[in-house]
Amino acid sequence: MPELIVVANRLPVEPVYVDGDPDQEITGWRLAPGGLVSALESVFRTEEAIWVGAGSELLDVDHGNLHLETVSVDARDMHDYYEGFSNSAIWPLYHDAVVTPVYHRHQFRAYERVNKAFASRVAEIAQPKATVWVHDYQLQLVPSMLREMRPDLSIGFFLHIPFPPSALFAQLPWRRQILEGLLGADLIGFHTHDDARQFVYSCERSLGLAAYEGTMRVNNRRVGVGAFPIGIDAEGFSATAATPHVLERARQLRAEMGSPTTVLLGVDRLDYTKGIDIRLKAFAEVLQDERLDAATTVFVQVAVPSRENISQYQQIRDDIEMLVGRFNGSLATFGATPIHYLRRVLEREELIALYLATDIMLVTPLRDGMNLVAKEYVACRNDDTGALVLSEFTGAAQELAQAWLVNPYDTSGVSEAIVAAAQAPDDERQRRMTAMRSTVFATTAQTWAREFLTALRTGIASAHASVEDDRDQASIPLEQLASSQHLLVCVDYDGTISNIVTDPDAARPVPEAVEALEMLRDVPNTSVAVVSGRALDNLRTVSAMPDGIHLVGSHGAEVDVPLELDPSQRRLLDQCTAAASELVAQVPGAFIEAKPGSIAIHVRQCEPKAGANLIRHIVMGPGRYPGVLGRHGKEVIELSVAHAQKADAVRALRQRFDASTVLFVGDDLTDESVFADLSGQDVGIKVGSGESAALWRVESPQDVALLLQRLAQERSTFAV
Ligand code: GDG
Repeated sequence: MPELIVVANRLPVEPVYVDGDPDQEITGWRLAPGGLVSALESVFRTEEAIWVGAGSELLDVDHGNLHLETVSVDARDMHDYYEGFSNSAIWPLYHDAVVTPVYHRHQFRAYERVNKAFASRVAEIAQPKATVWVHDYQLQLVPSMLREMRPDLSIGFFLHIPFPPSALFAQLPWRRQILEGLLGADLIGFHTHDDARQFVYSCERSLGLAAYEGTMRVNNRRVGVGAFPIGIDAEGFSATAATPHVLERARQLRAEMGSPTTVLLGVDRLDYTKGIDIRLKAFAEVLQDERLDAATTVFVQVAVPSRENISQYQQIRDDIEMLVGRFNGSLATFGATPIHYLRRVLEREELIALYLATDIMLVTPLRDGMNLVAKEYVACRNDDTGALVLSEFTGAAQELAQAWLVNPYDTSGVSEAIVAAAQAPDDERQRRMTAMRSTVFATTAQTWAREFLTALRTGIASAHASVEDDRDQASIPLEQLASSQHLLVCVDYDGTISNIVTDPDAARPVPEAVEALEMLRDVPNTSVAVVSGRALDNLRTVSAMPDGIHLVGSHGAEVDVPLELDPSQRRLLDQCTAAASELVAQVPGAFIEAKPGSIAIHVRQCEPKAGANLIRHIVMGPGRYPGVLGRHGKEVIELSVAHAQKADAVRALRQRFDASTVLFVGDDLTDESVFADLSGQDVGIKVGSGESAALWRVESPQDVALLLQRLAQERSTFAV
């Protein structure tokens, strides 16, 4: 295994004080097992690693196989790089500019110098062909600087904060340098697909690069771009939460608060992105309107001091403290203060006890890459109690869909969610918590680190392979699929396992593909489905799939059983059909295909200009009827009144089979909803050319058949 080097602005250490008292002198440093360390701990157990971070002295702190190396940075540069460019320009810009970013040239120059110092240090110490994993927004130039110095290294980059929409990113005066800096990596990871996509759009917009299969092509290299949502050490949190003294401390905390009926909690760095002010206002509103009782409800806000030298941070602290004072002033009674505000860092066990003492956790950032606090709270609730109110604008919201999701800009919405969470029946809270816990335990800090490093090392986009052939099937992680716990294999039909032919009713599947799907069907813990835009009945007839292979028709509206429209949908569909028939009658070659929940208007046999024109008229005519969804495909437009997407069906199948991993293969625009929905160990493969959110690509249905055969063989071997 090549050597691993982790590069981050900070070293994972904390000071040791005389008598453990933070007001006393620092006597040394010890390893602080925070998020990243626990993520990488399983990696460190089996391989040597070096962690490079800023620091002036050589810290003699080793942790098993982990060694520390420092990069020394001049104090002035440190200020301009850290408080300056990193936290006054990039941080606000990447968080949707919720405060105005400040751009100073001298600060960017310091950022360049510090990034250069980091790259040089790594270049100096890295063994040949080492794996280097660079972290976060302070070090975005390191990948390209390092590649120039050491082209032999395999370089990964992970961004812990969101990536902004391309129109916003475009305001950055050094947008080009930042993008080119990142593209020095072989693999760039983000928390969510949205972030990854925004990055790709920015590369298209600012560098004129064509995005290809979720992979950018840069100077004859391939750079993988993907979503790797970070998790936490769920077992660790859960185990601490189960210890008797932590449970006892939780009881004690509630008693110290005056044994309230309802306890709410917020835990954040004191940062303007975290929406602490919003939740204070929403909470106060709930008490003022007497929807919850001020005498028996307590809200605890832990605010960890952060970046206190930056004016916007001083401002948000003042704002929050003013609100706490104002609300407590008007709502408190003797012996009952509704808001408990703690501006300090708590010991880890105290924090966990607080999670346990809490009925409703409030996580309301205006924008957040992931938000680990939400996941920690869930991991600690071993008895499946408790409720989470979670901002839609966190990465965590994409995974924890069973939380009470809120728009943090809507104070009334947040208040309503607080009341709904407080008044929800126990079994509802439990149902939601159980589902969230299974997510938090399934994708942990450890799986995150392993997935990223595997993707980097197996060379989805290896620096060393200059790619002559874009249809590089070798990199598809077949072994990972073959060894997954429960595999769901979903393939589109037309153009994926059958060749496109002029008469849709003549489209037959490639026999080898059918054999492979049959073989996969027979492997334990493997489910197989054909997911098509065709009507279910028609798909069944045309594909003649063997029993046991699930069939999904009408783009996901028919999962194994035919769709039934309600009377109003039926009427709407009839209206669409009547209007479309009139238009189609005027264009030779055009025809309408009727499906249970939609009609498809095909123009592939028309003269191209007339076909395009017809589609425009359809879009502007029946396509605009309220309740109708228009969906473009290859030389076809479909108007549907039953709005399922293929992604919905795949999600439903994943849930039904409790699948741990999904393989989805498709060729059409309508398959993109599924590609965009994949995450973790899932694999999306696009057939043929054209932009796609899929990370892999093959050329033809024959390639798909070959691939399925290889997968079937490998998975049968694993199952033995
Ligand atoms: C960045 C991104 C992304 C908080 N108070 C105390 C305490 N904490 C710990 C929590 C949690 C961590 O700090 C905060 O993590 P978050 O994820 O919530 O937020 P950021 O610091 O902004 O982290 C974020 C993350 O990177 C990882 O990629 O999720 O989106 O902004 O672990 O427990 N810990 C202790 N006492 C406290 O008082 N011991």
